[in-house]
Amino acid sequence: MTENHNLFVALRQSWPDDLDRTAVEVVDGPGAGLRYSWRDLDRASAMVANLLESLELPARSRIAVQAEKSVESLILYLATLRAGHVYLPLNTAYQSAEIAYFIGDAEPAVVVCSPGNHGWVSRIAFSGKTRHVFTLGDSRSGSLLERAAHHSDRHVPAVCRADDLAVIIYTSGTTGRSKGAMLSHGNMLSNARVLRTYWDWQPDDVLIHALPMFHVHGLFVAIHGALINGSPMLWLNRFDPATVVSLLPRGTVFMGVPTLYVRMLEDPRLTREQAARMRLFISGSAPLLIETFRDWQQRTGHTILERYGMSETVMLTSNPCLPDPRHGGAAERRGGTVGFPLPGVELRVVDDQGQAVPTGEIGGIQVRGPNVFQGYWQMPGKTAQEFTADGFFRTGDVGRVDAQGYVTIVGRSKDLIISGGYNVYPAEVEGFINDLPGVAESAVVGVPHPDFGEVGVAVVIARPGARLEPGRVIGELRARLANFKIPKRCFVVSELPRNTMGKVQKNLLREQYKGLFA
Ligand code: MCA
Ligand code: AMP
Repeated sequence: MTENHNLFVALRQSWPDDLDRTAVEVVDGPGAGLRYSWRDLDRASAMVANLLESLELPARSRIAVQAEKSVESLILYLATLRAGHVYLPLNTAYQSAEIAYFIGDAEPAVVVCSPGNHGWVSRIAFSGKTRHVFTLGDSRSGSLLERAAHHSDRHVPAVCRADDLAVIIYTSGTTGRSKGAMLSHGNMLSNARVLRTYWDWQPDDVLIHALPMFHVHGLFVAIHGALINGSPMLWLNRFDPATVVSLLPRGTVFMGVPTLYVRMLEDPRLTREQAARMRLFISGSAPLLIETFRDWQQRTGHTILERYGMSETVMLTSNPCLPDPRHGGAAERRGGTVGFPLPGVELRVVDDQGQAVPTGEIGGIQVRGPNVFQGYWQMPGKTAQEFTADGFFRTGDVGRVDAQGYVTIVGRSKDLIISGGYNVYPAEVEGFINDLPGVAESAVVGVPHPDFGEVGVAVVIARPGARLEPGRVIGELRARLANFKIPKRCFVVSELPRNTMGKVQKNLLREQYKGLFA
């Protein structure tokens, strides 16, 4: 019999024998107080998988989902895996132009959206190749669940190969065009298994889940982590620092982007006593400032474990949770570093010619391993460009590896702003600004911000004779772009600094505006 590499099967195998135990307890929002057992997750995902199968879609159809976080959206994710289709999560902040691009590019057979967005989302979807649009609200409402209710709660998971596609995650492009990173069942399963061991998941672990579900961190690191260990989750639909702090005595593992840690530190109830039962705090998606790392240690007695990953690769490196025998038993979680390459991940630092640099020197980070994605959706040329001849993926991150093996990220060769853990590509925002009437040219740069780590600032030149109001520029963008991509400030200037080749010197702009939010 062929082995089934369906990720759902592997996750399901780790669930407790007693399926009536709680798998998810909702602590906020419309479902606050609800508990879902493992059996509930199993049966409900079977019903939704049966609904998907009843639609008789081609194998590996894309199921695009822009819905508020809820346990039902988790169930939809599991159902998509079960049915062998490809899950395509979309940030709820995306506006119609962004959604139109993703739907046009990925050609999903099914689109699931919030009930309130049904009108405009279905117009976009049905103008393309989509055959079905369902709604899913955050209070167990919507046509998806109504339709699924008519289906059996038993379902045999589709047989998948390890390299069959399981998800497409869009990452914005440096050229402005978003690319769909294709991750297979095998990519995600290998990573989930490695993290389960490397982070020493325990039988009695309880995950506090407060991240959004449409990106790698909340979905593939946090949720897979709990599901592959059969660990219950305390579930927040929205991050709220006070709620998380109040939950600490009931949890053992928490994962967040640095902004979440910064905001929790502002809560005076965050103390050693409050965090005494916690086993592990994990940070990633953006650089964790050393001040935050130290403040957290001082306030809670816990050392945050920082790790590093990408949508294209899932997790790549991690500080140790236990002593790491590959590095002389090193157990120190070192602030400012992202730790060691995870077992199975090869990581090298190279110069501009692609030659490995000596230990401790800075260069481009390249990686290879079972976690590295299958390529960009329908972009074979772009995919080929991002891989070296010997199969390493060019991350676009710049860093170094010290003699003990700790990896430090020192910058990025890609023009990218990471704001509150979300990626913002200046080229994309500039494209939208440049299309506004009266704009001749623009540059968007990232500057330090105490809450979001980094935020975008737009510097704009008006066309001759045009009068541009910074507030209007921002206002116009709001209707077109996800809110986290909107520059926090806009300046209208007469010229941009350029080098002799005529290229805008963004480093000078970053320098000029670096104190804006200090
Ligand atoms: C919200 N706002 C932001 C951001 N979030 N501005 C810049 N950057 C942000 N990240 C703005 C909104 O535009 C709005 O502005 C105002 O803040 C309030 O919006 P609201 O939605 O209420 O904000 P919030 O609920 O306080 O959200 C902040 C947040 C959220 C909780 C930090 O951004 C968040 O959940 N971030 C986590 C992102 C994440 O999961 N990243 C993982 C990616 P206005 O009022 O002006 O409209 S996965 C990844 O990177 C890799 C693979 C990895 O390694 O993990
Ligand atoms: P994404 O494309 O959303 O998956 O974001 C991936 C990028 O986030 C990486 O290429 C890094 O630039 C950045 N990143 C993730 N984790 C960290 C970290 N711990 N420190 C610094 N940058 C990080």
